[in-house]
Amino acid sequence: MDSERNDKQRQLDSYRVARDRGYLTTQQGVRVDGTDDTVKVGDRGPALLADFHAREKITHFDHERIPERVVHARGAGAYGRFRPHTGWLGRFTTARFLTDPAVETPVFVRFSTVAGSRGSADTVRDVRGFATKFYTAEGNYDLVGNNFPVFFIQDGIKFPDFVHAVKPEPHNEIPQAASAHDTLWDFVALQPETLHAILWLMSDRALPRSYRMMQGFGVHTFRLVDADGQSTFVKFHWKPKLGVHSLLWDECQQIAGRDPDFNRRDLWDCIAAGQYPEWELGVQLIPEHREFDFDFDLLDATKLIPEEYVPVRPVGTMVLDRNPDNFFAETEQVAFHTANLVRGIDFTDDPLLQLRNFSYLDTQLIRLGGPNFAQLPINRPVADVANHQQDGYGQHAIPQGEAAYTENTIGGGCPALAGDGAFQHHSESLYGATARGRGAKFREYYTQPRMFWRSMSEPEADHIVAAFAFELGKLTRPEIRERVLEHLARIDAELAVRVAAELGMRVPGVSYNGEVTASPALSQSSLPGEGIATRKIAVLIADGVDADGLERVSSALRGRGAVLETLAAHGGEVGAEGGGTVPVDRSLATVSSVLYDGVLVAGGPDAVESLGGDGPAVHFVLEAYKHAKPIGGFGAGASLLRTIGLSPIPPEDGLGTVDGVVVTTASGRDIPARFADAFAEVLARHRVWRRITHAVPA
Ligand code: HDD
Repeated sequence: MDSERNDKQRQLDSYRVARDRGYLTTQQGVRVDGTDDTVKVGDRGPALLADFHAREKITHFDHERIPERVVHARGAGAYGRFRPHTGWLGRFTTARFLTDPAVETPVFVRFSTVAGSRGSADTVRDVRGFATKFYTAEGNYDLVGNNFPVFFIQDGIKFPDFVHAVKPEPHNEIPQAASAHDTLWDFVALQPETLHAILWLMSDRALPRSYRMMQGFGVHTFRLVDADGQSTFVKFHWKPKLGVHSLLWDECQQIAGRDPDFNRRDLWDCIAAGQYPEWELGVQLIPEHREFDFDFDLLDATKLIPEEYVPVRPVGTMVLDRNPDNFFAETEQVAFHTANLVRGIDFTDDPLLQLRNFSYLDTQLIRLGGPNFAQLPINRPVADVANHQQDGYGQHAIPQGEAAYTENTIGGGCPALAGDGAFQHHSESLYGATARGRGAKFREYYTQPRMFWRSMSEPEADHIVAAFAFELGKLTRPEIRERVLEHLARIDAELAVRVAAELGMRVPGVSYNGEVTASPALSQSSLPGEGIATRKIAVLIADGVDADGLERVSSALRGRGAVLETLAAHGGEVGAEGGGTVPVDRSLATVSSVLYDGVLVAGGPDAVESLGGDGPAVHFVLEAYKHAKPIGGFGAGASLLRTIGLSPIPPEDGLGTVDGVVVTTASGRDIPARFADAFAEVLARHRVWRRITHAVPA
């Protein structure tokens, strides 16, 4: 049943090189007796060319780097598995990995930012790549998607222009991994097709709390093809089990300095701890005869199909359950390609997709140094490979036989052409005059951005306005700002008025006339997820901490899957109230509230007295409050929260919650179970928006 997964595992195992045993050797297997000193004349040199070990070691080092990806250079990857729930999709496609619940397919997923270089920070404002390689028994299938359902341009020929505009400016290579600069917004102002994706870029979706808490989208309209060659249009969706959650912009900027690897580390740590992230794969299906039923062109990757119009139907679950062994060999060398298709899935004529189908193979030839990169362990299919492609840099296989051509008799006619089971290109009849142009339906740019804006919750809308104000506020050319504002006015008057007010600008006299309905599914508040699994809680402690209370509250929250870390003014341990010690996970100097989802102040009168006099500890709590995070305090911890003005006096029964601050006056084993319940309930909602968006009810 799990044979494909095991095949991939066995394949990878056979490539593992143990570095923790055996002797140090050269690349030729010759044992070496020293690697800290070159062979010299006497003790002081000169060094000798005869030292082949030194020369080989340095030469290899000099060649360690390969070109980073032109886009999506910074990423993090993980292995996992995918399995369909039932066989219902079998009516539409012959792809077994999507339709046979007995088949578990191994996968490798690489998440990435787009604009920054390999060493840039994780928490920048950007789209996130979400690329999945399915190692199916019928060959590798790559779903190379993003965490936005729409793209910035409609035709791949503009991709170099778009990427040049968003990347650091060519004269001074500034700014790194940031869209807030003149060239991007000059491009946007001139290319209104970018506006829909730009609204997504200004939204919370561009600031994911975790790769594990992002939706993924195949973006393009693809085809599913059944056994009779009949095709159905399809859009692919990944929905995270943990819900969709984001960081605040202020947090992102701080985290970029405090932990630039924030998203990468989060993925790694959770998988290492056995808290495996999961996504549901879903499809929107559109019968061929409905191709022209939409106001927009189905081939236009800057448009989405609202879920309320065509529902997303669940297909199967993907679980990521293993970290790579070696970043370079696996995550850096993985090569995705939109044209890696298997039987039962096919392209459409989307002009963005068609150019992607050229670009990925081309980029891999230069990045991975030749045509044999499919032989790298991470890229190898589990399906058998047999063909007459030969030679080239990095040929690892040793092809057998004399005939390197098809058709042949010398090689017994092998490998044979497949009949049943071969990939069949979908057959379509096409007629048209060649032209450099695009369809009329591609030329409407404002309806869907307006639908997106109208679908936002109050806090999401606030964040979009703030993001536009930040990005446009950074521009050095006021005329670009004005041109962008005109586009915003065409999208929605309220949006333009609010952004103009932030920038101190006059609202342009243009406006949009059409009416659109909202699509509630576009708000990430429609995907809250369940519970508090993997949420990180900081617990502030000091000497004299109420260890019994801490244990009671911690075990209740850990029981729900939360991750708790104790923080104190110093590392090591603190003394507990009434004797004993409590270990300190991190010293306050090494962390910050922005790295956590919630904060608890533990009780113990002496402990709380020292915390109250400790500036960094008080700042920690206040900053978490400012970022609308859940805060809790028990025993004396509750009094500290009252003293610094965050919580009311608890009610008679000693337990209260106001604006996401949960307190109980009880301590030790008397802390009611309801305290952890109430804290978990606030944490599950991720933020207490009421604190920063007064229009939103608690
Ligand atoms: Fe692309 C990488 C996603 C349009 C050309 N792209 C890349 C990756 C993702 C996407 C997730 C990183 C894969 C990895 O982790 O290794 N790209 C998209 C999506 C697009 C899109 C969702 C629009 C719907 N891309 C796009 C166009 C072109 C490219 C229109 C060129 C015509 N993309 C590339 C590339 C990259 C790449 C230059 C860089 C490294 C690589 O391919 O392997 O070829």
